[in-house]
Amino acid sequence: MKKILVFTATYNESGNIDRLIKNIALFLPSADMLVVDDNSPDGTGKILDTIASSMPQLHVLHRNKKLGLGTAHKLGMKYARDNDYDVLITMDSDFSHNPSYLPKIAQLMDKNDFVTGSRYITGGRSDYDGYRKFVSFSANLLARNLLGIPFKECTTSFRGFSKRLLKMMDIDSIRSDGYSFFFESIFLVSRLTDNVSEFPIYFENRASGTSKISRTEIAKSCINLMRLFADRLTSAAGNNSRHFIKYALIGILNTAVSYMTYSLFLILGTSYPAALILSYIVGIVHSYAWNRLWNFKSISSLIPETARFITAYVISFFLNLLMLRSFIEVHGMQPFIAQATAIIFTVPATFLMMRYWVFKRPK
Ligand SMILES: Nc1nc2c(ncn2[C@@H]2O[C@H](COP(=O)(O)OP(=O)(O)OP(=O)(O)O)[C@@H](O)[C@H]2O)c(=O)[nH]1
Ligand SMILES: [Mg+2]
Repeated sequence: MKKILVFTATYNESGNIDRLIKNIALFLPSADMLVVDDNSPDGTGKILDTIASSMPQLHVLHRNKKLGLGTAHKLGMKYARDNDYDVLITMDSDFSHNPSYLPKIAQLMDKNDFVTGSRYITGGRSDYDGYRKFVSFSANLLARNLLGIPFKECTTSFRGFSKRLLKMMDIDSIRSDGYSFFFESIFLVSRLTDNVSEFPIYFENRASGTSKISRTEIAKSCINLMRLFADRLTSAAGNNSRHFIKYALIGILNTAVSYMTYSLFLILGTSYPAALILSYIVGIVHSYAWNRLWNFKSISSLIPETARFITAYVISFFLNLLMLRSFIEVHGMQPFIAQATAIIFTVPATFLMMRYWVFKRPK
């Protein structure tokens, strides 16, 4: 049987915590639980200690002051990883995340590295309205689009993580200590695995107590979102320049290989046009193989990818021809200068087609 840990963080949840622990035990009787409490002034920590004294599967960690939801979740993730749990399920402790979904998450974790409850897919909904609905909706929209996260829901903590994923994640690399932890962590997850799933949830208003999310926290989350977006742009630029250098090197090698093939065919007595066509074909195959295997380390199926590659090549050939003609005939350039100028445009354009359309890279 799988070893499951259910994690939640508490700050002033005395009206919810007892019922929550009982519900978790009801819906997932074999699971262990971990609660991180930040010295809640309302005595949540003491309630937890009392329950834990007669419930060996409940573990409580006390921190001496409110240190933020993100750092509490990081502790939970490390605890699950270091104690060799097969699955970690995280949730809020105020009944916005209904414990009746727990068996469903446990079942989804049979096939996934990561799952998240979602208010924003078909079947999902939320009790939020007015300002809170607006904040939640905009946060998800921005996080999803600025960070390229392939989930409709990026900000809720009702999630499942596999042991494999927790081992792959550099948990300390997540810098957010507050609510932005949720989109920062899902951003990291989306770069590590495709084996993910979203399931619809009804996100209810908290059962008792008050919200802990402040305006300062929202402002900090916006700053963190911009920081992650900037990281994304710079790392994409870094990756792109690496791919571009390799692409250019392959291009130079390709010119040499095509020229040698062309000469070889001529030596073997092939006619000029046939030697030209054959060397062109050898060039295409050669360039495709290097780009697929060395540059982009692609994982796409061979046939559609080859079709895309040839299409990109043909587009680039005609683009080059069009520019050459217009530079020579309209602008009166010398043929050599015209070709050199055309290359300045066609090489980057072809590279972008290869990078974002032809080749699909593994995570
Ligand atoms: N340990 C710890 N738990 C926290 C902290 N901040 C929030 N929590 C807990 O994190 C969960 C989410 O916080 P909420 O206040 O419910 O945030 P929210 O769901 O955005 O707001 P509401 O919808 O109003 O409940 C709850 O279980 C809180 O008790 C913190 O600094 N430390
Ligand atoms: Mg809540």
